[in-house]
Amino acid sequence: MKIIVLGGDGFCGWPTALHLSNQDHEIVIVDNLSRRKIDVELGVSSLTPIVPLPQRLAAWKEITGRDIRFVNLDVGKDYDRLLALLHQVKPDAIVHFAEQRAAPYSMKSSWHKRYTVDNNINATNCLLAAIVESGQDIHVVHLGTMGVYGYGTTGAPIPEGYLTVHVTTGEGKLEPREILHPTSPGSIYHMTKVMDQTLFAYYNKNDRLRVTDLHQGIVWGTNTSETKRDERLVNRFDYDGDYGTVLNRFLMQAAIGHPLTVHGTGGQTRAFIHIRDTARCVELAATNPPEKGERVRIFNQMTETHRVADLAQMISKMAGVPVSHLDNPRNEAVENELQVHNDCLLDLGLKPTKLESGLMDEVIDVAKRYADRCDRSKIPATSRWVQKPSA
Ligand code: NAD
Ligand code: USQ
Repeated sequence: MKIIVLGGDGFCGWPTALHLSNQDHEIVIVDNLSRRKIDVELGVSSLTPIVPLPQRLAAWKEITGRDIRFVNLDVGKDYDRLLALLHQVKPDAIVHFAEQRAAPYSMKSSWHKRYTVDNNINATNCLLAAIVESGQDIHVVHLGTMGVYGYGTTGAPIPEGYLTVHVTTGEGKLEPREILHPTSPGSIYHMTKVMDQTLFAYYNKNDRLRVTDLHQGIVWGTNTSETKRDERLVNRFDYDGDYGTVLNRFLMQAAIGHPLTVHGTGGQTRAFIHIRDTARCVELAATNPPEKGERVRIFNQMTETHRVADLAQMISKMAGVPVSHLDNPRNEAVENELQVHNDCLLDLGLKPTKLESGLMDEVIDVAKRYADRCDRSKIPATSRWVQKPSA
C-alpha cells in the first residue's frame, strides 16, 4: 500500500513509519518538525539522542535499502501543498499523528491553549477537506485518545466508540439508538480529540470518507525491532514534566534514582499500550479499512489498565527508589475505576505486549545509557490546570 504518515518524526509516528516500511508499504512522512521546535521552547531534549529526520531516513535506506520520502509541511496551514501531495502520491491510506499531544503543554497558558486548538483542529479539518477536494477514496487512520471518554466511574466498561441508549419516542415507546459515547475531556488537548471526532462524523456522513479513529491509551516503552537496528534510528524518549508520560517517567526516574513523582494519591487508573503494539495496531487498522459508506470505525487501542500508585509501587520495589506523593497539578478525579473493551484490534490479530519486568528493564537500561543527558530540573510537572489564587 501507499501510505502517508502525518507526524512521522514523532514518538509514535517514527517507529510506525519504519514498521510499515519494513512490511513493504511505500511510505511518505509529512511533518513540520514542530515537536523538535517545542523542545527548544521548553529548553529540553529527548533523553535519547535523536538525529535530524533526513539523517534518520538516510540510515534506514543504508540499513534496509528502503526509501522513505519526507515532506516538510504544516498539515493545518499549507493546504495547497497538502492537496498537491495527495494528487501526486495517490495514497491508499493516511495515518494522522500530526497533533500537539501533551495535556500539560496544552494547559501552560492561554497561548498554549490557543496553539493546541488551532494546530490540532486545523490539521484534521485540512486533511479531510483535502481528501474530499482530491476526489480520491483515501482511508484516514487517526490517532485519537482514550481520554475522550473521560475518567468518571460509571461502573460500565467503555465500549469502542458507540453506546446504545434507549430513547422515549413521541408515542411513548422505548427505542434503542447508538450514539457516540458521551465525552468528558480532561484538558484542552483531550478536548481537541473530542472535536476531531465530530469532524470525522461529519465528513463521513456528508462525503462518505472512510475513517478509523484509534482511541489510544498512554504509550510506554521506547524501542521497536526497527528502531533498535541502528543508533541513528533510536526513538525519542520524553521525560520532562510536559511531554513525559507517566510510566516512561517513572522508569526513567528509577534509572537515575529520582523519587517517583506520583500526582496526589495515585488513585488514577489509566489505559496503557506498548510502542511496539502502537505500530502493529496502526498496521492492522490501515490494512483492514472500513467499507465505503460505513460509519466511522472506532477502536480502543490499549492492552491493559493500571492504577498510577500500583505502577509506582511495582517500580519502586524493582529499582529501590522511593515514591513521592506530590500535589496534583491537574484538575482530575482523585481516583477512578476503568474497564475497557478492546476486542476489535484483538479480533484483527493483535497479540498484546503486556507490562512485564523484562520490558520495564529494557526501558530502564535505555534511560541509564543516556542518563547524562537528563536535566533533573525539567522533571517536575509545573503546568497547572487551575491557577493558584494569589495571596
Ligand atoms: P509527538 O509530539 O511525538 O509527534 C507528533 C508529530 O507530529 C511531531 O513530529 C510533530 O512535529 C508533528 N506535527 C504536529 N503538528 C503538526 C502539523 N500541524 N503539521 C505537521 N506535523 C505536525 O506525539 P506522539 O506521542 O507521537 O503522538 C502522536 C499522536 O498519537 C498524537 O495525535 C497523540 O494525540 C496520539 N497519542 C499519543 C499517545 C502517547 O502516549 N504518546 C497516546 C495516545 C494518543
Ligand atoms: N501522572 C503522575 N505522575 C507523573 C505524570 C503523570 O501521577 O509524573 C499522572 C497524571 O496526573 C495522570 C496520569 O498520570 O493522572 C496520566 O498522565 P500522562 O501524562 O501519562 O498521560 P496523559 O496526560 O493522559 O496523556 C498521554 C499522552 C496523550 C494521550 C493520553 C492517552 O500524552 O497524547 O492522548 O496519554 S489517555 O491518558 O488514555 O487519554
